[in-house]
This record gives sequence, C-alpha cells and structure tokens, in this order.
Amino acid sequence: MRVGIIFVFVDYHRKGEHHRGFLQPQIGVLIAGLLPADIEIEVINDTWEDPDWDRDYDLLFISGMHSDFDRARQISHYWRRRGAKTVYGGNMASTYPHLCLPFFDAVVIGDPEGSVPRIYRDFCAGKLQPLYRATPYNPLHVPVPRFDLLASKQILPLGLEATRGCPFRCNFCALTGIGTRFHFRPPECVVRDISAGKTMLRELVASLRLGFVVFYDNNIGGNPQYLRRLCRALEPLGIRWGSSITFNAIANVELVRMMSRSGCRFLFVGLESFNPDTLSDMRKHQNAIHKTRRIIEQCHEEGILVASGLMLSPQIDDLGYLRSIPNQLRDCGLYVPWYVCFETPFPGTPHFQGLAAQPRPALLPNALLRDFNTYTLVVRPKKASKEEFIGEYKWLIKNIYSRRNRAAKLMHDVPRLIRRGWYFSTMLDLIDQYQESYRPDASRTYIAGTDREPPESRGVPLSSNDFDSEAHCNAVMDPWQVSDSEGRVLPIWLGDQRAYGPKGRVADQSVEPVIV
Ligand code: B12
Ligand code: SF4
Repeated sequence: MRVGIIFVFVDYHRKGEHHRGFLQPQIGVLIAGLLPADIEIEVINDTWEDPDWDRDYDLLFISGMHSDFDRARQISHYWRRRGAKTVYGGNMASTYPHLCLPFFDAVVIGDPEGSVPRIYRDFCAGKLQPLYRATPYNPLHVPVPRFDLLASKQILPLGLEATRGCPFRCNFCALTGIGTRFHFRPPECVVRDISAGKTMLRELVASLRLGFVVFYDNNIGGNPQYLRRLCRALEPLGIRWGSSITFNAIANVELVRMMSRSGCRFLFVGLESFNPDTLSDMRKHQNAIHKTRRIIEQCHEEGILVASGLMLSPQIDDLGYLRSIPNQLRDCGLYVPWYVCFETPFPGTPHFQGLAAQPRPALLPNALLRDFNTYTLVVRPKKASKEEFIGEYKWLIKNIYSRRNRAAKLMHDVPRLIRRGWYFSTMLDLIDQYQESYRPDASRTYIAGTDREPPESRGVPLSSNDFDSEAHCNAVMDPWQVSDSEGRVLPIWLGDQRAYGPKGRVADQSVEPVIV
C-alpha cells in the first residue's frame, strides 16, 4: 500500500518556479501522522519540487489553495487514470465541496483529525465515501506530525500548530470564509511534539536546524492567557521560535517580554494597510496604525524581528496613497514588507460575497480562479483606471524592494539589535534581506483575465489518451472562470458553504455534486 500526500502549488509570480523559502505547507506531515506508521507514505510539497510523475499511489491526498485548483484537478485526474483513489481537502474543498466532488473520489470538509483515519479504514475496506465531514475539534486527537517525511525538504523541519483558526473576522480572510473559530492545544501536547520531533529528526538533519521551531498558526496570540501558558511551557526547552500574531497581542509589553524569554525571535503580523478607511473596510479593527512604530521597536528591544505584509485595496485606495507607502514604511521602521499584494476576494469570503452583491460588476472581466492569488488584480479599481493602478503598483514594488531600501532597513535594525546583544535576530534579518529582490515582470499584465498563463497550467503530463471525450478533457484542463465578460460573479460561485458555525461547530448542510 502506497499513500501519497500532495500540496499543490502554482507559482503566484507566474515564473513556474518552486518556493523554497522557510515556510512550507505542513498539511502533509499532519495527515501522515494520522495514518498507520507501518505503511509507505510520501509527502510532496509541490512548493518545493514537482511530483514524480512515474510514481504509483493507491491512495492520494491532495491539498492546495483556491488559486491552485486547476492544477489540483489535473493532478487528481492524472493519478485516477493510473489507478489511484484521490481525496481532496482544504479551504476550497470546505467551502465549495459540491463543485469539487466530480473531480476526486472523495472530498473532505474541514479538519483532518477525525476524517483521515476514517477515510483510510473505508479505503482499505473498499468503501470510500464521496464526502467526509470533520468531527468537532479535539486537541488530543492532533498527532505528532511525521516530521521525518519532509526532513530534507524543509529549511526548518520542526513546524507545527499550537492553535488553529483565529478569533477575528477580517472580511477578506480565507478563515472567515470557512467560519470563524479558534482552538488551542494544551501546551504539554505542543512540548511533546517538539521533543518527539527532535528525536525523530536527530539522525536526519543537522542539530542546528532543530533549534528553531516554526508555529504555523494564523494567530498564536488569539488568546493572550493561552499564549502566556504556552510561553511558560516553552521556556525550559531552550528553543527559538517564530509565528504569526496580531498587533493587539504584541501591543502588550509584558506579553512581548514573556515571548522573548521563551525563545520567540520572529513574528509575522498582518499590517495590511496604512489607510484607516481600508482597514475599517477590511474589518481589521485590531490594527492601530499610530502604534505601529512603537510596537515594532518594543519587539526589537526584546530581540523579536517583525515582518509584515501589505495589501492594496482597489476599491478604497487611491494613487496618492500608493505613492505614500514607502515613506510610511520607513516612518514605522518596517521598510521592507514580506509582500505587497492586492486585497483579493477569495471565493466564499465575506469580501467576495460583498463584491458579488454590488449592483455594478465589481470584478474585472473574465477573471479566472488562478488569478485569485493576490498578485493579479481581480477587483475593478474605483479611483483610477486598472492600468494606472498597476502602473503605480509596479513603481511601488520597484521602490520598496530596491537594494537601497533593504540596506536602509538593515542600517535601521542591525545597530539596535546588536547593541542589545540580539545576534540571532540580527542573523535572521540579514538572511531575510539577502533574498532576491522582487521586481515587476514586463511580460505580465497583472490584470485578471489577461495575465500570462502560469507555466504549471500545462505541467501535468496528461495526454489525449487520458480523456474519454473533448468535453471531459475541457472539464479537467480548462481554467475555471469566476467572473463573466462584464465582471459579474458567475452564479456557481454564490453557492458556497461555511464549514464551521458558531464556536467551531461543524456545519451539517447537504452537498450535491454540481458539474461546472
Ligand atoms: C505556509 C503558508 C504559506 C506558504 C505555503 C502555502 C501553504 N498554504 O502552505 C507560502 C509561503 C507559499 C504561502 C503563500 C501565500 N499565502 Co499562505 N500561509 C501559510 C500558512 C502560514 C501555513 C499553512 C499551513 O501549513 N498550515 C497548517 C496546516 C496543517 O493547515 P492548513 O494548510 O491550513 O489546512 C487545514 C485545513 O484546510 C485542512 N486541510 C487542508 N488540506 C487538506 C487536505 C485534506 C485531504 C484534509 C483531510 C484536510 C485538509 O486541514 C488543516 C487543519 O484544519 C497559512 C496560515 C495557517 N496557519 O494555515 C497561510 C495561508 C494559507 N496563506 C494565505 C495567504 C493569503 C497567502 C498569500 C496569498 C500571501 C501573499 N500575499 O503572498 C500567498 C499566496 C498563496 C496563494 N497561492 O494563493 C492565507 C489563505 C489564502 C487562501 N487562498 O486560502 C492563509 C490561511 C493565511 C491567512 N490567515 O490569511 N503561504
Ligand atoms: S487576524 Fe489574520 S488570520 Fe485572523 S481573521 Fe484577520 S486576516 Fe485572518
């Protein structure tokens, strides 16, 4: 019995490159931890490398983001034709299970802990069901991830979750789309996983790489009391760690100090915007722009580097605001964000539903699902033409990711960190700024419906022999469309479901397959 677990990935910069950065999807090792230890399991992060098309699988689990769904369908078809059963899960599966059903042998709504062992049992008994629904979250059912399966394909191989979900409800966030919930694991379980991971990886990776743990949480500070308990449990381990968090949590000096003492050296915070109107439209009320500089300095004092991302709102931001961003980044001490992208209505989110309900077409014409990756403009700008908006975006990223700006960031951060003896954080900062600059790509339009096709669109080696008819081939191969030729959302996208109801209750709606 051979099981494969693939996280599908399409390079959102449309160069067909793999993403070999620090952050790699962790779903593969989590699913593997839910399967029997004595079966053959392969985890493939398409982010890191292409799947080996010559491999055979009996059972193939597939995950991925909305914008990668075309490739997910093709990968599923490729291995179904070669005898495997495929199972699809993740955000797209959880919000649009009815659209996914025709392309996989089984579709999973929500968390894997309850469903994966059931799927495996049913598969072995020859009784795989088309649809599986998560069982209520139980932190004790979260297994030790099979870190060993990705050891050589991850810069920092100890990656796990302490919490799941997020208590906030930002309008654009994929988590709000599947239903707001926030769960946390007993700190003893987190410590157990770190210790087990170190043992599992001792022979496989250099010990230096085991000293830094990445918490793949959306918001590790979602419950400050819990975070304090977690910090107390982590302190004796002598590890260094990083995660994502929200601004309101790191505005608390005492909490920042505790995190630093427990080994925290890196945090990602969703800054999103300097425009108060945009933040309010995003319902990102936990951000307080005027405190940003003080909060970042406070973290630096405690040896914690802060990275952030920015989103441009085509509906609210004007060109003057875009021009002001480099100065605002400098003033708050961030200089170089991890990314600058477009606020994007992922299908199924409140932002998407709000735009779909606007009387005039709010999306750009013929937007494809693959355009919804935040690096292609899919929403019609309100205060400029789409060409002007893109022109200003290109100017912005050229300016922000220039060598000069990176050097200015280091000149700002490094003396402050070194003066206080934070050498490890200094090293992280240097590594982060050393990475290749992101530059505008002259061969792209950055505009939905017209942008260059990602090379991965034709990367799965399917041939005409793999299809029974032209219609069959088109259903698998053609990119899925989200808006019509005027920019109106196509009706199929209005029938989304929320996987989770209040307090993380698993919703129980009926699901009938719909053929697109
Ligand atoms: C690592 C990471 C990345 C990596 C790798 C991609 C990935 N998804 O792993 C990189 C760096 C490439 C990346 C890029 C981006 N990311 Co990212 N990323 C993450 C991060 C921090 C961790 C993902 C992870 O491993 N989680 C832990 C695993 C165990 O859980 P999970 O993947 O969320 O899956 C859960 C369920 O969906 C389910 N599940 C998933 N798959 C399957 C499959 C089966 C079979 C089953 C049964 C269950 C199941 O099980 C899990 C537990 O419930 C998440 C935040 C987070 N905590 O999840 C954001 C997150 C996934 N990213 C997000 C965003 C916005 C982005 C960017 C757009 C950011 C940017 N502007 O650059 C880009 C572009 C992505 C794109 N193509 O659209 C959003 C979601 C976007 C979306 N389209 O759904 C998230 C949720 C952050 C957030 N809160 O906004 N990201
Ligand atoms: S704070 Fe971050 S993870 Fe939480 S809902 Fe908002 S965007 Fe999503």
